[in-house]
Amino acid sequence: MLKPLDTDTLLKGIHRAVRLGALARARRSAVEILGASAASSGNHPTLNEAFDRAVSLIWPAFQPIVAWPDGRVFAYEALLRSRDLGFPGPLAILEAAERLRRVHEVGRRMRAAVAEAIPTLDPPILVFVNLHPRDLLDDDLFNPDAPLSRHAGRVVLEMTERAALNGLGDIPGKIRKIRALGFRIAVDDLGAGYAGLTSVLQLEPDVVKLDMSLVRGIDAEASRQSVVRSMTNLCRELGMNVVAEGVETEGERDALGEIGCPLLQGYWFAPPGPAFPGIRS
Ligand code: G
Ligand code: MN
Repeated sequence: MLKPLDTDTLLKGIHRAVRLGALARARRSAVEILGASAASSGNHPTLNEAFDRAVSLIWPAFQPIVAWPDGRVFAYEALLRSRDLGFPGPLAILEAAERLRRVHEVGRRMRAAVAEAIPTLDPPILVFVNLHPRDLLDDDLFNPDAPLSRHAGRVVLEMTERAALNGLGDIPGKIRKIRALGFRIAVDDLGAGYAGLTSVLQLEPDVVKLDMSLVRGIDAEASRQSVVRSMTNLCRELGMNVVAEGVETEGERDALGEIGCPLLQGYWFAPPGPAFPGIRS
């Protein structure tokens, strides 16, 4: 509308805006309601089409894992992202994938995209890739001809107990199969509540990743230092490598270095970014 306005034009404009707003709201709640039932049938065209787009726009962001105190990049963790603005983060994508029963497509797309990036990364730098528990039900993961399997020797697969590993079949047998392809295994988010010491015993991982809740403010808290020191020593005794996640400050970095935690990851070194970000020196 252009100024000056007469009352009539103004009123018409307001009515129109209200109608459009109501329409938009109605459409939103329809998607929500349909979404909830479509979710259970896994069979709603609009949501599935929206999700097709999100999956086609998936890209892996990479965050360095740094050998400390050397300051050399040991590996990169691949993190799920989509250029689809309708899915503003990995949790939104995974939540929709779970509702639509399309988790495997997300895993396949990520693993294929990571496989494409690996040849551009100098050895012996490794790549860490997150697995969704449901990925353990996907044949593609165990296929020696799948794109990522060809690079298995440079890949560490991260598992978390966020959802219990129940109902996913013979976990030890599946882990053996994955290892036989040449992949290494990491337990993610240890200390976050869902990943407990039982997962370390059950999976016998090559690498353990300590959750950022253990790292936050570690330089100012002796008890936190004791916990992380004990876990680091335990892992070393078991022959496992250790990554501390979510290092955000110089103080946290130095406290972890003093404890002897060999690998560090977090915003202090670099945020996740397109292949492959350098680190702060
Ligand atoms: O569950 P997992 O540990 O894979 O999740 C890693 C997540 O943590 C990613 O989404 C990543 O963007 C985020 N992240 C990485 N480094 C930091 C950090 O230093 N601080 C915080 N708060 N988040 C981080
Ligand atoms: Mn992870």
